[in-house]
Order: sequence, then structure tokens, then C-alpha cells
Amino acid sequence: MTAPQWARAHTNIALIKYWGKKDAQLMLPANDSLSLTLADFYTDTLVRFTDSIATDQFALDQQPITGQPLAKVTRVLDQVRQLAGITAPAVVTSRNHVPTAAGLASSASGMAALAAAAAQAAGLTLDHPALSRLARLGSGSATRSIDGGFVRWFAGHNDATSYAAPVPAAPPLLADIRVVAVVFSDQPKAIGSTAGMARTAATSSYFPAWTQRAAADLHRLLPALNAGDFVQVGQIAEGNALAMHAATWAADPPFTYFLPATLALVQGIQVWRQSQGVPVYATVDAGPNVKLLTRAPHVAAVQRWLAAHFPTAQVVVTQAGPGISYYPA
Ligand code: 2P0
Repeated sequence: MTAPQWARAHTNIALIKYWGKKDAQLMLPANDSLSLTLADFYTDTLVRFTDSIATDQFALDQQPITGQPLAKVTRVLDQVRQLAGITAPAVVTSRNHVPTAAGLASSASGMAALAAAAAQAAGLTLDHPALSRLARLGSGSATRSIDGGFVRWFAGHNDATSYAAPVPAAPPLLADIRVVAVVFSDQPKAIGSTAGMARTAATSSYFPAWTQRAAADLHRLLPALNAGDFVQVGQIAEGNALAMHAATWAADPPFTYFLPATLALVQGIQVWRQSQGVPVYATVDAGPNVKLLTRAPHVAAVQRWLAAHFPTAQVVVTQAGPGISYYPA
């Protein structure tokens, strides 16, 4: 074992969504997904293995965590212990820098930071694909938070082949793409992501169509990123998000994460874009909040439009962020 260090991982927003598992035990997704790692939202985690405690301990923002969230942490730690040939329990200390006001999931950054910190504390030297496989065991979206910029998660067909890697993008696109998070609600959702995607995969008549659509969207998105074609990237991302949400409507029982304000914003953006030619596109995750994709020169106009049409929503702007980093305890 080596001296523990803090590991930092940033959260991500998917342009091609992960929605459905083909193997819940191995955490293998039904389809490849692709995300952008975000600069301003991250989790710092410190792991210390010690025989002085009986079972793993996990504190997030100084609150002790038990139950299912602790079980996910232990799942990642068990894999690290197996790889390192150790048995000691771990003390895990995490600090979230993902403001609730941003309406962004912290499980992606949390599980990615845990994977990196635990491997480091156990003395393992793992490359990024191996760390992404480790993070995957904690939460699917965490697979994509080991690397910075645009990241693709290859669905794979077993543990070894289900990992993430950075995707090449034109430098100007990476430098000036902006994500404007528009938050209507910070209330916990009625159906969590894990349960929502499981119900969709098991019962939605649109699920097979969703996985085909995701593959086709990814096929078109890769060259658009490479060419730096923001309009194409935005169109594909918006269409992919709405297709994912369509699949939830066709589940049994049907459900949606949309609030009336979610739909009002998505439609309002489409009308504004068509009438004014502003390059701004919407994407929505497993909740009512909307993330707008635009480029740096248009952020001020987007903020003005939001203030005029959705004056009570909270708005947070961010950009492309880095992969994992470490710093001394
Ligand atoms: C995504 N989401 O690609 C999709 C789009 C939400 C909507 O990944 O069951 O919290 O722990 O693997 O990673 C949220 O799912 O679910 C998610 P588990 P996770 O970002």
C-alpha cells in the first residue's frame, strides 16, 4: 500500500445517453454512450485501508452513509481488494463540489473519484480503461468520468470490454462548447435512474428502437465531433435525449421525468433557435432539469432569453473539464 492521496473526478453530461443495462450484475449497458466531462462539478475522495475497523466506512460531506450507497462503494472496494490481494476495510471520505443548484448527478464523479482513490491507496497502478471499469461497478455513468473532454463508453460484452476512452474532437469545439444547466427542481426524483432504466429495458415497447437509435446517433456524432460541427452535435444530442425520454413513456407502467416546465423550455428553445438562428440545443437526464448546449459567444444571449422566459429557474454555466487528478492528503 502507498500513502493515500485525494483523487478528484468531474461529473459528465451524456450527449448519447446510457439508458438500460444488458447485464445488471456486471453493469454492462445496452448501448454505447458518449459524454462531455464538465469543468465546475467534481468530487474529491480519500481512501485509507485499515485493519483497525471491521467494515467499510463512507462519509460524504461529513455525513455517514449507509445502505445502498454504501453497498455500491463496497462493490468497488471489493474489486480493488481482490486485484491488490488485500482484505482490509477502508475509510472513504468524499467531498462533493456538485452544487444541488446545478441539478447534475454526483454519482458519476463520486464513483470515478472512489475508483481512482481506492486503486491508488491499494498500491495498484491501473491505466484509465482499467479505472473506468472499476468506476463502472459503482455507477454506469461514472465509467465516463475518468477521462476529460468527450468520452465514449464502449458497452462491451464482459467486464474486460466495457470501458471508456476519450474521443477526438476538433480543438475549437472542445474549447468553446458550453453547458448551461437550467434547474427547475432540486427535489429527489420519484424514480431513480437505476430503477427507471430497468423498467424501460424490461417493459418499454420502444426499448429495442431506443438502442438502435443510440447506435445510429453515435455513428453520426463521432465524425461531427471530429469536424467540430457544433450544429450537428447539438441536433444529434437533442434528438437522442428526446428518444430516451420517449422510451420511458412507452414503459409499463409509463412514466416521465419531464415537468411542464421541462417541455416548455425544450419547445421554447426549439422555436427560438428556428426563428433567430441561435445555436442552442437541449438535453435532459433522469430528472426535470434541462441542460442547454451552446458555444461561448452565445452564452450571454441564452442567459438573457432564460431570464426573460424562465425567470425563477436557477442557471449555472460550465464548460469541458479534465479527467481524474490526484493531490496530497
Ligand atoms: C447518462 N443517466 O448517460 C444517463 C442519461 C441518466 C440519464 O447514467 O444504475 O446513475 O448507477 O448505472 O449511472 C444515470 O445512471 O445509473 C445515467 P446506474 P447511473 O448519463
